[in-house]
Amino acid sequence: MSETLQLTVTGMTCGGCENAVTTSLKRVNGVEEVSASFKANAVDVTFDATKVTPAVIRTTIEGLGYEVG
Ligand SMILES: [Cu+2]
Repeated sequence: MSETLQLTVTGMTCGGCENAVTTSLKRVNGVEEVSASFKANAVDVTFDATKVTPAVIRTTIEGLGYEVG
C-alpha cells in the first residue's frame, strides 16, 4: 500500500539539486513518486511501505549532502 512522506529538505539551491534528489530516490526500490522543490525546501515521496521505510528515504537524501528537517 502506498504512503506519502512530506519532508522539509534544506540545502537544495537549484533545479539540478531537485533532479539529483529525484533521480536518487527513484532508484530506491519501493519509491513510486517524487516531487522536489528547492524553492519550497520540500520533497514529497510516495512509496510502498512494504518495500521501503521513511528512514531509508531520509538517509538517501542526507547521503547526497542535503539536510532533512
Ligand atoms: Cu543545485
